[in-house]
Amino acid sequence: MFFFAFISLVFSFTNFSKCDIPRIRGVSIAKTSLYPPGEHFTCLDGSRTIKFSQLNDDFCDCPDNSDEPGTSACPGGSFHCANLYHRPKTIGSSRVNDGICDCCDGSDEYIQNLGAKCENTCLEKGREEREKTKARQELLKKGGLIKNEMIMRGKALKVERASKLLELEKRKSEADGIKVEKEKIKHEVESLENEALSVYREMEERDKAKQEEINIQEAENTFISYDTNGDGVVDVQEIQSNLALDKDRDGVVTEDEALYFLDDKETIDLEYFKSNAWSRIKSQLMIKDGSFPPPEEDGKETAELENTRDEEEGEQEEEEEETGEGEVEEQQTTRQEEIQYDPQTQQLIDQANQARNELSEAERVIREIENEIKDLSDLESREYGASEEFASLSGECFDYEDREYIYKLCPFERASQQPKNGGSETRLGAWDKWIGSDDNKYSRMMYNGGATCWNGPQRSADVHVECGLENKLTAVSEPNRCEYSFTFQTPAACEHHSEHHSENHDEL
Ligand SMILES: [Ca+2]
Ligand SMILES: [Ca+2]
Ligand SMILES: [Ca+2]
Ligand SMILES: [Ca+2]
Repeated sequence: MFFFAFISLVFSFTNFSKCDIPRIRGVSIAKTSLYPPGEHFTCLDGSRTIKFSQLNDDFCDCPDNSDEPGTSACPGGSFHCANLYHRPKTIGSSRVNDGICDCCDGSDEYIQNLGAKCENTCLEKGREEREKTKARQELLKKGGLIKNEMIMRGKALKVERASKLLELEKRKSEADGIKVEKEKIKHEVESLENEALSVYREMEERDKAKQEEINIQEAENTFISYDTNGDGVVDVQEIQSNLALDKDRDGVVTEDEALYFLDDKETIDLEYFKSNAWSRIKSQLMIKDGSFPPPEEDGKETAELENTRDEEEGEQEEEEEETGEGEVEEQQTTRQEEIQYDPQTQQLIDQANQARNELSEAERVIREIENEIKDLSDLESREYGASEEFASLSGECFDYEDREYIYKLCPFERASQQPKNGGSETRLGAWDKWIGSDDNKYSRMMYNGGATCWNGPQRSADVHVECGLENKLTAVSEPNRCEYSFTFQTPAACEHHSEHHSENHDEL
């Protein structure tokens, strides 16, 4: 009787069939050799030697708990269930005979009168798991075949990109050559144009100087004619006696009107008249004799003239700036536009214009090629998996609909969201990088920098990439505010080797 109780405590009978040495309860096969039958047992940490009968005697003798692998006597110990036909499991020793079935073979509940009666469900559970594993293996196998095709396509795309880049670089260097040529032509033609135009510019200068001389003479004559009492200054009364200066044409030159032409001074001398008053008086005189359009209303006149002047000023020589009021210049501008060049000069101008156009066209072509190169380099810099398996997904988009939204994932580009009732699209993020674990980097994609949430951060999408036979967005959620989680299935993620099912081989 005592012997039987001893045996039942120390050994578990379940695994007898396979082993020559009876197995100590709660010890895995791998560790059985650490419990050799004999008179004594030495704790696994070597700290104590006890009688063999003290193994699993429901009293904790070893400081490292190693004498009680099959009971709950040592609080920090652990118990190993063999779980034949399923997966072995190690549980805390406090769960031994605690009335709850923790092991599918029921081995943790071996004292029947404690209440728990554990059926051995390992066979059933093992079968379920094996079926699952088998289905998984089949998925991985089928997916793996598609993945191989994706790898081939990805590698072909890489070659394509490389040859496209070569071609673009060739076109770029040709375009650079053309630009240099066009620059040279422009330089040559412009120097001829410049030479021909210099004759006209000198003529203009002379003409301008002559006009200026006439203008000054006219100013002096006018001053003298206004200075009726000959005291060398023109005053308000003298201005008032000239009806030509009746600005508002009411028949009287008021004191205010006179002061306007005198630049708000009581009297002005010849120098001041020429430099500050003359341009106003001159415009008034021109309006009066009809050589200048009359003002519509005070104030607006100057503004409008200024505008016209600004528009035309751009095409003129810079030296003409700051030569005084706009009105006089306006006349000169009009004169300048009327210049007729001799046929030879006109031909040179036309040639120069053409050369300038051809150069900007050559520059435009270069910019275009450079943009293409940049786009291609951007594509090239992205990581498309360990063997280019994800590359063929670039340029495609996948949708997922829930009750309210249509979500869109364009791999390596962006993630977005659009309300089904027709609102506008919200950017959830642009492609950033792979953020999977160390052993499988290509299991998660990060899309960052999406539209900013009201009073919150920028949106982002974390895309979990799983093995599936089709490229498909299968789930979208928002686990944290503005942080979206996508699940994307693709054969490109079918990894044959990443499954671990080796552990239960030693028990089976
Ligand atoms: Ca003991
Ligand atoms: Ca238990
Ligand atoms: Ca006077
Ligand atoms: Ca008046």
